[in-house]
Amino acid sequence: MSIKIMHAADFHLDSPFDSLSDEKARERRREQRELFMSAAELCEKEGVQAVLLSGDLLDSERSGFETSELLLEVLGKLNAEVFIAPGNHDFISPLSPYSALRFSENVHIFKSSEITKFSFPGKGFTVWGAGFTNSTSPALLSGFKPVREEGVNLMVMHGDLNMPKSPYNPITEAEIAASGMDYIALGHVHSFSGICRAGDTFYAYPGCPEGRGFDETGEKGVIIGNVGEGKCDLGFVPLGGRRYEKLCVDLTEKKDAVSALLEALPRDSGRDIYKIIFQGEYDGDLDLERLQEAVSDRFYAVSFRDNTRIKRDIWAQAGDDTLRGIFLRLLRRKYEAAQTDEERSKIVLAVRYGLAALENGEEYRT
Ligand SMILES: [Mn+2]
Repeated sequence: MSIKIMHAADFHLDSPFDSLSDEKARERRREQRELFMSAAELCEKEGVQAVLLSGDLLDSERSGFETSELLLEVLGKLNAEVFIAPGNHDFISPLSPYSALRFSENVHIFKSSEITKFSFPGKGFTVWGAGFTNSTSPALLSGFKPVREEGVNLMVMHGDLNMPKSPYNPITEAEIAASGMDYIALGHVHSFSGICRAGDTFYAYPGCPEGRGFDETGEKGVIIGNVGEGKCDLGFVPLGGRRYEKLCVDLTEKKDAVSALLEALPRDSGRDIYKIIFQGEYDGDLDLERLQEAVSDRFYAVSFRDNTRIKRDIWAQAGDDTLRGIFLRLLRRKYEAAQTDEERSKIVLAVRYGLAALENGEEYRT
């Protein structure tokens, strides 16, 4: 006996997107709702029986009008049982849509910080869980004594694994191993954890379904597959939302930043949000406005950072009758005696640091 699940978390619907213009922020919030709809379509297409939403579905304890409508309609129409375990952002409160909205009967919300269960004997599974009732939460799984129900036993919960001091429901692997569950659907960490196992219990973080900043780069999605008693066959499925990416462009030996940038540009980045970091030795002009104009139509949004350092003949003052001259002569002797490139590049770095120290650090940018 096994059942097909989708496990998703950390949609953060209605995020403010402060770093974008008002218009783009509104557009991004609309796209978040569209991504939620495509996750629901994927459920239907895959014949998912249980949808596990492990918290921070909303960015705050409130939801906007469109989002409330979306939750009611999209979740209500699903041919699956839906389970929501509120997290630190969308914790249960009287203001929360989880309290105020009338969801259809297939939507089950863990409104208490006590672990409770919804059982479906006819369908062969039970889902356990607990929710945040505040923006922080003590350990919810600690001391939990499992009484397995017949069939597949699942749990859905928002929390911080292996972070004993976390204010966000700290969870240990030992508690997972002792939970008696077949699978625990976690939320809170925004990158996919892989499908993990502690004792006989499988568990995972799916990560957020779409990045919202440069600390959430790369491909994002949900977990889909089958879970049975003591076994699990789950995989990560990308949802195809916008991606945040960082791209480093080394300008060492390059004549012109614009052409170096054009050469380094990825293909098909038109939907994505990029931060481009220039590095290496470069003494040309880095006109960021001109760069922005040259490539802005290649991205949904792009920003730049100048991490280059000035190119210079580091030995130029080796003949000087100064402390700097003595320092340079000493290190040049070492440089000439060095056997490997690695040794030589270490010495060059030492020269740069030394010169920067002698010149109040103004010439060496990192
Ligand atoms: Mn969270």
